[in-house]
Amino acid sequence: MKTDAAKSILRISKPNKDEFSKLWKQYQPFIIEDVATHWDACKNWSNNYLKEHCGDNIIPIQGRDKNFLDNYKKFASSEGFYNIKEMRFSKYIDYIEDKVNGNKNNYDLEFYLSEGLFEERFPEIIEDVTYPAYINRKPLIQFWYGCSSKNYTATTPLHFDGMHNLFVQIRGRKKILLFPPSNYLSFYPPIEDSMGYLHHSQVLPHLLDLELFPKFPWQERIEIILLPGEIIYIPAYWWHHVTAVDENISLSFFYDFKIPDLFIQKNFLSTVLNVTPHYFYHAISSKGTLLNLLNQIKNMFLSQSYTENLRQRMLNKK
Ligand SMILES: O=C(O)CCC(=O)C(=O)O
Repeated sequence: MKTDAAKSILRISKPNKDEFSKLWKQYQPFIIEDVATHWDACKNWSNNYLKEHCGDNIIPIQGRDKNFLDNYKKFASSEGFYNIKEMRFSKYIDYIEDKVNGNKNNYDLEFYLSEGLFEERFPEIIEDVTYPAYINRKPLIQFWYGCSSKNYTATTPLHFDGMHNLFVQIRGRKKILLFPPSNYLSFYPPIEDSMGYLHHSQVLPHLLDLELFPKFPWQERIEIILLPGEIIYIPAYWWHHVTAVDENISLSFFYDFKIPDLFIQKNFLSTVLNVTPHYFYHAISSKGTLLNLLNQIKNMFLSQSYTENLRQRMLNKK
């Protein structure tokens, strides 16, 4: 099987709303250049600036076992692979700087700021960001800040989100592997695990393993390096795996999808129809999660906002 050639991705410079909308309907990822490049965030967010403006803020940090990457199954399983700690932002920046400079620290965990709600946790620097005006809905904005993956923390395992995502690279580079949402089960979600995260895959997509994962669509891989100032549109239900190449900061703008999107975006409806029965099956066969499923359906289809729900969950998570 030929797996070395990754597929390519469309790049577009400063699209207007109509141009964006045309591409969006294709239900394919694409990169937007020359928009975020002009944000103050891209120009100003040095560690000193961040410390000065919001260093005292308390932020939630993922604490990860030092060898969490060795056990691929943990990513998707109910065991989870991290717990949340609260920390002063300036202390976290010191942690990052120590990692970058190769200094030892006294922590027995690795950290990744991946649960940071931007507007709620960093109100002092909101003005440095010009919200993209392409999708006319209120976004949930997630702030990601971590080391390069050679320092072992900033990797996000293969998963999809049930939301549109405009993912903006502010500082450093990120490597993103994308897979179109074909047959759900060929992504090996933890369907047998009653508490497993069904939008996660058990596959490490950068390590070809045909024996364990013969049905995985290895050859469908799109691989990109996202540079500072670039935005990638990741459609809802597209699988993605993200690794930090350098110490880096990114923002995800997540938007709810609405029922009409299912009919406007090519193949979106068939994707959701392919996934949903497995969620049903999982809920029915695993005690205790039916209520979660009903909540999920309510959020997805009965107009209550999925992003609002996620916002509340992230705010309550400790
Ligand atoms: O930057 C990351 O580590 C992960 C980003 C991601 O998965 C997302 O925005 O959905």
